[in-house]
Amino acid sequence: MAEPGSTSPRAAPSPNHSLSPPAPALVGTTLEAHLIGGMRGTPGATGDFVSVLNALTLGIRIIHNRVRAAGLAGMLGYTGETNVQGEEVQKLDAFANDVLCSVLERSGRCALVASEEMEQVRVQSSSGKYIVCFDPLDGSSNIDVNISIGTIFCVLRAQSVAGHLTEGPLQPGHKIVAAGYSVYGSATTVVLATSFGVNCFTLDPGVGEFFLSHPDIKCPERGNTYSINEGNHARWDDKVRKWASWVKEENKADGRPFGHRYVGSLVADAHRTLLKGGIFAYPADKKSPGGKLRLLYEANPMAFIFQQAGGAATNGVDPILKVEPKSVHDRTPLVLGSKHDVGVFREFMREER
Ligand code: FBP
Repeated sequence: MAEPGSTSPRAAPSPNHSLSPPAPALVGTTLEAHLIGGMRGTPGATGDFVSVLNALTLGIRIIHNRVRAAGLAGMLGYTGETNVQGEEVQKLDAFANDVLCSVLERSGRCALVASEEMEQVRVQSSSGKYIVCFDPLDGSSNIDVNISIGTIFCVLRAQSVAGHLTEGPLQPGHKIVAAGYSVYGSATTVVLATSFGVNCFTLDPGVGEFFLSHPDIKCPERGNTYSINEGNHARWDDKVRKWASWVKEENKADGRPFGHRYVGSLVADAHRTLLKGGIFAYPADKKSPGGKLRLLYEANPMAFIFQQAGGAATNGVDPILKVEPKSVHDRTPLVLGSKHDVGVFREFMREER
């Protein structure tokens, strides 16, 4: 086969050479190779960023292993403690939190970490250039019933002057440098968003490696499913109720009624919405007037991922990534999904519909 641009005429394919598609690569692209590839393209990259993401995915593999056999390893049920959210701590929550803290500590690249399971942030390396905020195990209500759960994280830069941290975890989401989540479901997957885009990697348990399975994910402009806990209907305000009725009305022209899908694990409901389009909503209500989900380690990472994939995320009034955090465990209303569908939700909140 002639090299592109050379002068020799290109040999015509002989009749018995079928132009069959090239055989699939024997070895897929591992998550680490993908990260290193991205780093090569970044001037001044030191490898610290890749080390942090490698540490996180190692932690996810360890959690995957324990989740898969939780029922056999006595890892179901509660520790007897209550966390800063006022929730009973599940054994797997505590395990996942300890694993992520120790793999990040060992990386030596984090100034501090913030977690749903820890009241205070945990200071790590004084020379650490990054801050990681995480929900070690999302979807707690589904842990004991073998329904998909996951880990959510985002990475921020730790700004410091003369060794003193000048900017900690209370940074608005638009300052995120990477975010992702894993789903421990029928397969274990990791969705990772950086400034290079959004990619999904699937764990090959036999090899113990994450391989690129869904490159360059784009959230469809609009979808035909909505995801909300309808059980909260009586607690919603009139605007949310009006929107929830609208999605259920018959209108073939704009694909209504939408189908209702709700797993009750943010990672699972968001993953479906990212790949298939549509909308996920956990609005404020009478029980959670400030919203239920947490800004730093649930809403912000998801909002960054959807924004990088061409979707949208709002608290009903402002884009999530513009919200200035006031405390590590701030809560927020969260609506995310296809740009068009989130736009329609916003119109109902502005009573333009
Ligand atoms: P945690 O499990 O990490 O506390 O997350 C909260 C969460 O379980 C989300 O995953 C999910 O979207 C939501 O709460 C479900 O809430 P509800 O049971 O009120 O519908």
